[in-house]
Amino acid sequence: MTTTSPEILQIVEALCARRRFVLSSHSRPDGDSIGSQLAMAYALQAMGKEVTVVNADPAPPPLMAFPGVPEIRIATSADGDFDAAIIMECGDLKRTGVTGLERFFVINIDHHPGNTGFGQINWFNAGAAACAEMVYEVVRALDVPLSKTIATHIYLAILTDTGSFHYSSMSARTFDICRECLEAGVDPAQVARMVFDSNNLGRLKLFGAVLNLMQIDPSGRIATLHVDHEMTLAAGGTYEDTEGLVNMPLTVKNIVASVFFKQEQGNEYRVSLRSKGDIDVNAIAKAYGGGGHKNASGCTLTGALDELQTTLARQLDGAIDGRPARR
Ligand SMILES: [Mn+2]
Repeated sequence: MTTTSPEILQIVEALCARRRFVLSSHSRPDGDSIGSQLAMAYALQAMGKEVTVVNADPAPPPLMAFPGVPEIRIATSADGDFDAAIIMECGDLKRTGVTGLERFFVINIDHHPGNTGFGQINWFNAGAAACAEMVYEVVRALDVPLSKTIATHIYLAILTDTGSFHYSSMSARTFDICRECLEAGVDPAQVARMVFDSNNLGRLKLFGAVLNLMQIDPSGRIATLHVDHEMTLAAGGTYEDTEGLVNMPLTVKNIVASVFFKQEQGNEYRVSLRSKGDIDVNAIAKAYGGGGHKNASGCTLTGALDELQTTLARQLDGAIDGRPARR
């Protein structure tokens, strides 16, 4: 068991003392942002509180089948009167894509390195494999029973944020919490099917089209992928369907870094970078005005695609060999 940290006690006190809450998380939400928000929302509702969840973008389609997800308010401003805003999974308030949250008493709960401590209460734990692990601790400290619905959202968040129990961020505590979720009635096979086996055919065909055009550098260590509007339309998919595609090359043993160019408009590309182990792609993204984590980052670049691809492959080659990122 963990000891209850002073931040958790502060949060519990703040939640008990207030009645109306607005919850938010980062734009383009993922499993952890959705699961953390809804686990918190259901826990507060169990205490008789009023809760509104506001996100700038809708949840990925497979997550729409989870309880409460269709009821999330999609908006870019936090309209209404609330006693506090609970922000999860965000390094700063801007990451929400929702304006007006700063009007309220802000409670900031996050596990991303570089959190700016923007709240009146800040609880940051880089050791948590998912933000929902932190939400679990809050729910327990609130003495709210772990309902199947709350447990489902916590488990969903951990499953997705660990890359299906794949990343080095996991701890024994992660599995303690998952065990508690299963004892609360979560069916892990069913959650996995809902998350991973509920995509549309257009997504699979788009994956095929993009992977078919994948380029591998001469060393066999770097994969370069791209997608444009035309390919997407032809496959019957959407840009949202490319979520996770950049990770696919890393399933090959020798490939240790992957870069994915997504055409925005004309010569402008959204670039996603992924790597294995100690290879730091965050430094590369930062050199181009972007950011993220060591193994997952992104930036936006403008230029001719083949030149951008050559440049980024060279940067990745440097990162693999431990040379610093340089423009
Ligand atoms: Mn997370």
